[in-house]
Amino acid sequence: MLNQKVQEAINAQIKKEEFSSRLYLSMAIWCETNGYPGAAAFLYKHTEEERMHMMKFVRYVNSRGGSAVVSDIEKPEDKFSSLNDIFTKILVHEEFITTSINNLYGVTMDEKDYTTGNFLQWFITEQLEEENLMRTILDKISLVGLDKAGMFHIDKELEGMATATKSAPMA
Ligand code: OFO
Repeated sequence: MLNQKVQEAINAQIKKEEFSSRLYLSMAIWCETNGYPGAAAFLYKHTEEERMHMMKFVRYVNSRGGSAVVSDIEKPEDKFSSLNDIFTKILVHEEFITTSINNLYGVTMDEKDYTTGNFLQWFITEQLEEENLMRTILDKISLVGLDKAGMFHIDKELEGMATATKSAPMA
């Protein structure tokens, strides 16, 4: 049976993963309606990845004899000013998620639930990859500044990343 404190902490994380999915959906919609189809494709894909993270937690809780919870979710913001604005916010959000996963790992260690701690390793690695990826994209966006041709190129690169099997860091 899953430890009660661990179950509560994972259920809180499930809510955050669902929020991430909805935040990236909101950002994808902005990109698609503001001339960035590549960034939209990238973010639509990321929306699905976040939902997959949520489902991974849901299935884990249930498989350990616990019960996953679907929570109320606040509406994500939908007003953005640029791609730079969006990827800056994504990076801040992913850093927040990394802290949250680390805290969750801390709960499993406090409760001596090493099985869940082991399960969380995948998420710890995933956060590292996601933060690196978003930081690389943001660096590129900052580099081109307001240059339209540069921004068009970045949008194309994001489109390529969306069609790749797994989001890989930009060269
Ligand atoms: Fe973006 O990794 Fe889950 O939240």
